[in-house]
Amino acid sequence: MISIIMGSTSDLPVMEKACQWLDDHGIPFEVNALSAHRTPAAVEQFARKAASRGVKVIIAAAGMAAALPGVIAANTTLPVIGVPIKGMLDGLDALLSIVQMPPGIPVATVGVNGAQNAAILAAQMLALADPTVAAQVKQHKASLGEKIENANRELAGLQYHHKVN
Ligand code: RP5
Repeated sequence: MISIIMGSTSDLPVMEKACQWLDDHGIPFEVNALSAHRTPAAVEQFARKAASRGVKVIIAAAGMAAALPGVIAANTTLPVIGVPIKGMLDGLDALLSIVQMPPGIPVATVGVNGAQNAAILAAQMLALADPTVAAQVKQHKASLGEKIENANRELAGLQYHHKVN
Protein backbone atom coordinates (compact mmCIF):
# COMPACT_ATOMS: atom_id res chain seq x y z
CA MET A 1 0.00 0.00 0.00
CA ILE A 2 1.12 3.55 -0.74
CA SER A 3 0.63 6.21 1.92
CA ILE A 4 0.10 9.82 0.83
CA ILE A 5 0.69 12.42 3.54
CA MET A 6 0.27 16.15 3.09
CA GLY A 7 1.08 19.02 5.42
CA SER A 8 -2.35 20.61 5.09
CA THR A 9 -5.57 20.13 3.15
CA SER A 10 -4.53 23.29 1.29
CA ASP A 11 -2.11 20.90 -0.51
CA LEU A 12 -5.00 18.69 -1.68
CA PRO A 13 -5.71 20.44 -5.02
CA VAL A 14 -2.18 19.41 -6.08
CA MET A 15 -2.12 16.01 -4.39
CA GLU A 16 -5.44 14.99 -5.96
CA LYS A 17 -3.41 14.24 -9.11
CA ALA A 18 -1.46 11.55 -7.22
CA CYS A 19 -4.67 10.09 -5.77
CA GLN A 20 -6.31 10.08 -9.19
CA TRP A 21 -3.39 8.39 -10.94
CA LEU A 22 -3.23 5.61 -8.34
CA ASP A 23 -7.01 5.22 -8.43
CA ASP A 24 -7.05 5.05 -12.25
CA HIS A 25 -4.44 2.28 -12.15
CA GLY A 26 -6.09 0.24 -9.38
CA ILE A 27 -3.28 0.76 -6.87
CA PRO A 28 -4.36 0.87 -3.18
CA PHE A 29 -3.41 3.96 -1.22
CA GLU A 30 -4.31 5.88 1.92
CA VAL A 31 -4.31 9.66 2.23
CA ASN A 32 -3.91 11.72 5.42
CA ALA A 33 -2.81 15.15 6.62
CA LEU A 34 0.01 15.50 9.16
CA SER A 35 2.28 18.43 9.85
CA ALA A 36 5.93 18.32 10.93
CA HIS A 37 5.47 21.66 12.68
CA ARG A 38 1.87 21.49 13.91
CA THR A 39 1.68 17.78 14.87
CA PRO A 40 5.31 16.66 15.27
CA ALA A 41 4.56 13.76 17.63
CA ALA A 42 1.92 12.33 15.29
CA VAL A 43 4.33 12.52 12.34
CA GLU A 44 6.95 10.54 14.26
CA GLN A 45 4.38 7.95 15.33
CA PHE A 46 3.06 7.60 11.78
CA ALA A 47 6.55 7.12 10.32
CA ARG A 48 7.61 4.61 12.98
CA LYS A 49 4.49 2.43 12.49
CA ALA A 50 4.09 2.72 8.72
CA ALA A 51 6.09 -0.38 7.71
CA SER A 52 4.33 -2.64 10.23
CA ARG A 53 0.94 -1.44 8.87
CA GLY A 54 1.87 -2.65 5.39
CA VAL A 55 2.90 0.66 3.86
CA LYS A 56 5.60 0.12 1.19
CA VAL A 57 6.24 3.67 -0.05
CA ILE A 58 5.40 7.06 1.46
CA ILE A 59 4.60 10.13 -0.63
CA ALA A 60 4.94 13.25 1.52
CA ALA A 61 3.88 16.67 0.25
CA ALA A 62 4.44 20.01 1.93
CA GLY A 63 4.87 23.68 1.12
CA MET A 64 6.96 26.55 2.52
CA ALA A 65 9.57 25.36 5.11
CA ALA A 66 8.68 21.82 4.12
CA ALA A 67 10.12 19.61 6.87
CA LEU A 68 7.49 16.85 6.58
CA PRO A 69 9.17 14.47 4.07
CA GLY A 70 12.54 14.71 5.82
CA VAL A 71 11.12 14.14 9.29
CA ILE A 72 9.22 11.12 8.02
CA ALA A 73 12.38 9.78 6.34
CA ALA A 74 14.28 10.25 9.60
CA ASN A 75 11.85 7.89 11.34
CA THR A 76 11.47 5.04 8.82
CA THR A 77 13.51 2.90 6.43
CA LEU A 78 10.67 2.96 3.86
CA PRO A 79 11.38 4.98 0.71
CA VAL A 80 10.00 8.51 0.96
CA ILE A 81 9.07 10.57 -2.10
CA GLY A 82 8.83 14.29 -1.42
CA VAL A 83 6.50 16.63 -3.32
CA PRO A 84 7.32 20.34 -2.93
CA ILE A 85 4.08 22.34 -3.01
CA LYS A 86 4.06 25.74 -4.66
CA GLY A 87 2.96 28.26 -2.06
CA MET A 88 5.39 31.09 -1.51
CA LEU A 89 8.51 31.88 -3.62
CA ASP A 90 7.15 29.82 -6.55
CA GLY A 91 7.75 26.64 -4.52
CA LEU A 92 11.51 27.12 -4.40
CA ASP A 93 11.37 27.28 -0.59
CA ALA A 94 9.67 23.87 -0.39
CA LEU A 95 11.84 22.35 -3.15
CA LEU A 96 15.09 23.23 -1.39
CA SER A 97 13.73 22.24 2.03
CA ILE A 98 12.82 18.78 0.72
CA VAL A 99 15.65 18.01 -1.68
CA GLN A 100 18.62 19.21 0.42
CA MET A 101 18.61 16.38 2.94
CA PRO A 102 21.75 15.68 4.96
CA PRO A 103 23.77 12.57 4.00
CA GLY A 104 22.19 9.37 5.32
CA ILE A 105 18.52 10.37 5.08
CA PRO A 106 17.45 10.50 1.43
CA VAL A 107 14.15 11.86 0.17
CA ALA A 108 13.44 11.17 -3.52
CA THR A 109 12.20 14.59 -4.55
CA VAL A 110 10.01 15.25 -7.59
CA GLY A 111 9.48 18.67 -9.15
CA VAL A 112 7.37 21.46 -7.68
CA ASN A 113 3.74 20.26 -7.62
CA GLY A 114 4.91 16.96 -9.19
CA ALA A 115 2.16 14.89 -7.59
CA GLN A 116 1.53 12.64 -10.58
CA ASN A 117 5.21 11.83 -10.98
CA ALA A 118 5.33 10.96 -7.27
CA ALA A 119 2.49 8.48 -7.78
CA ILE A 120 4.18 6.93 -10.81
CA LEU A 121 7.53 6.64 -9.02
CA ALA A 122 5.83 5.03 -6.01
CA ALA A 123 4.11 2.56 -8.35
CA GLN A 124 7.44 1.75 -10.02
CA MET A 125 8.86 0.92 -6.58
CA LEU A 126 5.90 -1.36 -5.77
CA ALA A 127 6.21 -2.92 -9.23
CA LEU A 128 9.57 -4.46 -8.29
CA ALA A 129 7.71 -7.00 -6.14
CA ASP A 130 4.14 -6.85 -7.51
CA PRO A 131 3.44 -8.15 -11.05
CA THR A 132 -0.04 -6.56 -11.13
CA VAL A 133 1.38 -3.10 -10.44
CA ALA A 134 4.23 -3.82 -12.90
CA ALA A 135 1.64 -4.45 -15.64
CA GLN A 136 -0.05 -1.12 -14.84
CA VAL A 137 3.27 0.75 -15.00
CA LYS A 138 4.12 -0.92 -18.32
CA GLN A 139 0.74 -0.01 -19.78
CA HIS A 140 1.19 3.60 -18.62
CA LYS A 141 4.58 3.84 -20.35
CA ALA A 142 3.07 2.46 -23.56
CA SER A 143 0.28 5.04 -23.43
CA LEU A 144 2.90 7.83 -23.36
CA GLY A 145 4.33 6.57 -26.66
CA GLU A 146 0.84 6.46 -28.20
CA LYS A 147 0.34 10.10 -27.21
CA ILE A 148 3.40 11.17 -29.22
CA GLU A 149 2.40 8.96 -32.18
CA ASN A 150 -0.99 10.73 -32.20
CA ALA A 151 0.77 14.11 -31.95
CA ASN A 152 2.86 13.28 -35.02
CA ARG A 153 -0.25 12.20 -36.98
CA GLU A 154 -1.79 15.57 -36.09
CA LEU A 155 1.36 17.48 -37.09
CA ALA A 156 1.51 15.56 -40.39
CA GLY A 157 -1.85 17.12 -41.27
CA LEU A 158 -0.56 20.70 -40.91
CA GLN A 159 -0.14 22.37 -44.27
CA TYR A 160 2.45 25.05 -45.06
CA HIS A 161 3.91 26.05 -48.45
CA HIS A 162 7.46 25.17 -47.37
CA LYS A 163 6.74 22.22 -45.03
CA VAL A 164 8.39 19.14 -46.53
CA ASN A 165 6.91 16.35 -44.41
C1 RP5 B 1 2.73 23.55 4.92
O1 RP5 B 1 2.34 24.86 5.02
C2 RP5 B 1 1.62 22.84 4.23
O2 RP5 B 1 2.13 21.71 3.57
C3 RP5 B 1 1.08 23.87 3.29
O3 RP5 B 1 1.65 23.73 2.00
C4 RP5 B 1 1.53 25.18 3.92
C5 RP5 B 1 0.39 26.07 4.33
O4 RP5 B 1 -0.49 25.37 5.16
P1 RP5 B 1 -1.91 25.99 5.59
O5 RP5 B 1 -1.61 27.25 6.35
O6 RP5 B 1 -2.66 26.27 4.31
O7 RP5 B 1 -2.58 24.94 6.43
O8 RP5 B 1 2.99 23.00 6.18
